[in-house]
Amino acid sequence: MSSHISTKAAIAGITIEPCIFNAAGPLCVTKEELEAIGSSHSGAIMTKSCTFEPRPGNPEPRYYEDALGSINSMGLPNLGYMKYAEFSSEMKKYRKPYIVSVAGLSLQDNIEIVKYLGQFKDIDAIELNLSCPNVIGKPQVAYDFDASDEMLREVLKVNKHVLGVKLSPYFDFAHFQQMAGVLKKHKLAFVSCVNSLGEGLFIDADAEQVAIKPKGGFGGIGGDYIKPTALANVRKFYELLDRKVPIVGVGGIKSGRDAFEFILAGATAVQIGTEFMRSGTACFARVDAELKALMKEKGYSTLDDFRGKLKVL
Ligand code: RRO
Repeated sequence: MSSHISTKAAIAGITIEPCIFNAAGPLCVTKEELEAIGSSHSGAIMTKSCTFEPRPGNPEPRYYEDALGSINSMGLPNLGYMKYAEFSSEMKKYRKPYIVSVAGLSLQDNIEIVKYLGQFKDIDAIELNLSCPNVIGKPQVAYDFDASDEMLREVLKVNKHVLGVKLSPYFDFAHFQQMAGVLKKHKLAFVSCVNSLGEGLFIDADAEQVAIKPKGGFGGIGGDYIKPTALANVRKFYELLDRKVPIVGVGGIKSGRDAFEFILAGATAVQIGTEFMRSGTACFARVDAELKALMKEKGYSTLDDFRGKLKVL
């Protein structure tokens, strides 16, 4: 069989091929790390969330993984937004979208950062991160619906790029509704669901201690632990946003079968976090090959053949 199977996706006119790329966070802080993603099979290059000032992040150890997933309290280590703008021209050679994740520590910071990034034509998109669980003393914006509304309103006023938002996981239908109501008020190019699930705690029974140092061991949970939550968030926002806003699925994807489930739930593209941290850039080609093999088995040749077509009982 030589039928062509495509895992190409498009968001606001930007081609993402394959539809699988790195989640903001792991291994995307330095230029070298971003170049490694550029040289890999990843469908896009996503940066670590950036802030106004460069940050060293929280004290180490700040990342830990077990067989089922990860906990982190990185605390936004990044080079500062200007560096990620500066890298954009060099990222062009990889011929894939370069997406800057923005997580300013205040409304004013986000306005300044997004305004500045607007001058850089080689930035293809911005993912505005409203869901960092690890800045000590700062609650997640995405759990405050009024603050999220104001943030989007003010940031979009100065934005010149394709801009999407990265959400926290929600756990209640009322909260899905409330956030969808906020999102519908603004023109967003995409919605990424979900950030890590905070505030979790890993405990080592042998040592009788926590796994990471910051915040007494509390941090954001990723990997297998959160896949059902991520799938639920993708599905709900896909439905509540009337299947019109592209959803980027993220949370526990480590195989082509996982990616298939997210697309079936309604995702346009998917990101890999914990598994990328675990296995490095090789995961992008593997997950894409597995997804294509599964599509072939099922007789699908494009993502449109099954996106969102989840059956209910
Ligand atoms: O850097 C972090 O601690 C971090 C961020 Br900004 C985020 O959005 N999600 C996460 O799990 N960790």
